[in-house]
Parts: sequence; structure tokens; C-alpha cells
Amino acid sequence: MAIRSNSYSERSVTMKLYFSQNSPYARRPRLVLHEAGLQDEVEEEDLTPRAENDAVLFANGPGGKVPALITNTGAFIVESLLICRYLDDLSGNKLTPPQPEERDKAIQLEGTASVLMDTLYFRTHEGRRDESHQVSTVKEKDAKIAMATYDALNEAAADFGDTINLGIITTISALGYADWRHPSDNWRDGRPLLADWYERISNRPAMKLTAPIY
Ligand SMILES: N[C@@H](CCC(=O)N[C@@H](CS)C(=O)NCC(=O)O)C(=O)O
Repeated sequence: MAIRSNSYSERSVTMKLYFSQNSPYARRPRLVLHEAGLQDEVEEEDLTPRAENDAVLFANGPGGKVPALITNTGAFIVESLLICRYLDDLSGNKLTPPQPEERDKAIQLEGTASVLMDTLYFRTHEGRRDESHQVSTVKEKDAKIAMATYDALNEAAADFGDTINLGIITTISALGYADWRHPSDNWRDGRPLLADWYERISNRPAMKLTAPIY
């Protein structure tokens, strides 16, 4: 598999972020892009991974997944966490708190919310397998992790205020996905801090623009 060559001259070409509207992973870098004000530097293209779009995704790299970023040096970067870091760096770290304590708290939050996103995503896929092949202990364990993660996020929400950072962005992406794919988790129940914060933050234009559609 050929990896795209570095044929672009630096800063001469707008970067491109491939996304799919309902991918929680793709929502993370999209939120970074909009919250850090990088709209003029990075163009977005909806490339939902399905057969007709595979050619573009696979032509650039072996994963065939969104999100993916083509940089202005021609590199093709995958993995939401890396793309978020790349874009934040480009913005002059607008979404990373400068103080060590706040920065570390934001990274801890990002990790917790990443665990939630993965566990929700895996549970969705386990649930799609033929009933006879599903492993109930896997689904139960993932559901238990999700519940513990919602609790941890509720506790952390006491300090969220109206701050936007990479941890907050991952939290929004994971909870938006939970509402879509796992509404029966009822994550708001007994977690008023998280529920109230989410209600408020969801009104921001970037949150509305990137919310899953269903
Ligand atoms: N670890 C990756 C996960 C990306 C991922 O799984 N993306 C999904 C969409 S939510 C995808 O492109 N799936 C298409 C496929 O697997 O064919 C990340 O953080 O970016």
C-alpha cells in the first residue's frame, strides 16, 4: 500500500479533514477545528466510510477510516487523538490550558472520555453481530465501564464551567454518541452536574454543527 508522498509545499495548500457526520471519532477534530478557529486553514469533506468512498480513504493510507487529515505537506494522518493534537498545535495550543495543573486535568478528562467513546463504540459493534455470536460478558463489561465513566465525568463536571479544551471536546463527542447509539444507558439519570453542563454547552454553534443526525 503506497503512502501518499509529500508533494505539497508547506502552507501552500489548504489542509483537508475527512469526516463522517455521525462518527464520534471524527467529531473530535471537527470540534477542534471550529473551536480553535481553523476554518480558513482546514477544509472539511464528508467521506462516510462506505464502498464508494473507500477508494479515496484507502488510496491515502491503509486504514480506510475517518477521521483522516491531509496536511499541507501531503502527510495523511489518521487517529482522532493525533489529529486533535496536530490541529491544536497548529492553533497555538488554544485548546490546551497553559497552567500545568489545568493542563493535566484536561488530559485526564480526555483519557476518561476516550475510554467511554471506545467502550460505547465496541458495544455498538458487538450488538451488531449475529445474536448467536455475541458475547454477553463482553457487552456487560463494556456497559459497566460506561456507567463508571459517566460517574467519573459527572464528578469532573463540577469544574467544567464554560471552558473548552481537548478533554471537554472528547467528552461532548462521547456523550453525543451515547445519546444516539445507547439511549438506554440514560446517562443523565443521577448525574445532574454532567446533564446540566451538557445542556448548556450543546448550544454552542460548533456543537450544533457537528452533532450526530438521526
Ligand atoms: N481509533 C480511531 C477510530 C476511528 C474509527 O473507528 N472510525 C470509524 C467511524 S466512527 C470508521 O471509520 N469506520 C469505518 C470502518 O471501520 O470501515 C480514531 O480514534 O480515529
